[in-house]
Amino acid sequence: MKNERKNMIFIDACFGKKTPYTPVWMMRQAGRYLPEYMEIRKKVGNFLDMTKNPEIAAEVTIQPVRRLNVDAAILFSDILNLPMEMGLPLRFEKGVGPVFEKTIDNEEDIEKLDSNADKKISYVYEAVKLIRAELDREKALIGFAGSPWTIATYMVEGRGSKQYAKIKKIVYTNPMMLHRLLAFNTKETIEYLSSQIEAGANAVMVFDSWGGALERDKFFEFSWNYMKTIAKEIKEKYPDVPVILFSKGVGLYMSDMDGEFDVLGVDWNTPIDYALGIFKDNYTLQGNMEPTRLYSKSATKEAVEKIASVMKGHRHIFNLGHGILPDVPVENAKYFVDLCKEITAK
Ligand code: 1CP
Repeated sequence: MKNERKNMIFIDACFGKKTPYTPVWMMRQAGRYLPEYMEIRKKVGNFLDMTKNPEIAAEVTIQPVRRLNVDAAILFSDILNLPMEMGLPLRFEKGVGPVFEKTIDNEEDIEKLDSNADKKISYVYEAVKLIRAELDREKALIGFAGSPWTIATYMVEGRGSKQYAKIKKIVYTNPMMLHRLLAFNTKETIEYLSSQIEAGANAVMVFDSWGGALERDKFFEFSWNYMKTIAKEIKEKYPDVPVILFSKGVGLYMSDMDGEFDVLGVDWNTPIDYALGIFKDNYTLQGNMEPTRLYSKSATKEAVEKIASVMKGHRHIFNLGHGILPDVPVENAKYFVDLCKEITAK
């Protein structure tokens, strides 16, 4: 059963193999735009409780596959569950988003972090097992984690931030402390992703949503290098499991990006022809429709046609260039998925 990946179009596309059409899924595809998600969300009440309940997490993971027939499911969880299990109590505040009650302020705080986080988070592995048992054999299950840098921004700032002043002060005044935190996050993340794979995840993705907060040299030093380490170690242990890296807001740094991974997520600010010009077919490119185009079918069609024509004959997985928004009509999401497949069918 483990990592059985017969006829998974998504996995073939990750490795650059020929596929009958270009596979498609959407970042944040399990969520508020789906009425069936909202029904469960209302019943449970609390988002974190949903992520901690394997049956519910499994059900919500599979919902978008049933509804939209996407080629991959992404585990329903959050990048912040892992730092929460490191010993930082987390809550989601309405209108604010995630809030950590305790933050990382000094070396002692790093010392206190729980290196058993990857074991305490076993409810995620239970969910992965349930999903893999229920999901169609042809559909891939993507496990994921936040990048060491992106989760560090929340651990230090305590919440989402506009300026990242607190963590960037550390970048320039106490880089060694930050490297210690990032090394800790990296080690835990490798264990976490490995356990997701052992439980049945067919691919893994690292989300670096706040990589773009850093100037170029600092991005490579504090974010990309750690993502590369994660990819390298996962590929060494699990060569058959594709690794997807996604950094947001770093299109202009792409010419310096390399590493042992399979798929690079392209955000919507980066023209995909620009990314293709840099990477050629060394990696599969995943993306990158502007997510708000989903409000309009004609705007969706225009972008899908353009992306499909640029990527024709090249390694590609269709996706949005960031997460789907909560008030997008489901019908338009379905239109996007169907159109991507139809237009690229060989
Ligand atoms: O129902 C709700 O109100 C909760 C909304 C929600 C959901 C559905 C949050 C809160 N997280 C999630 C799930 C989630 N988060 C997934 C599940 C799988 C899927 O894609 O369907 C994934 C992959 C994430 C990853 C995530 N969480 C990222 C990285 C990707 C990205 O969007 O940039 C980040 C930055 C987070 C933190 C987070 N969690 C939730 C919110 C609102 C935020 C962002 C807060 C901020 O802007 O700082």
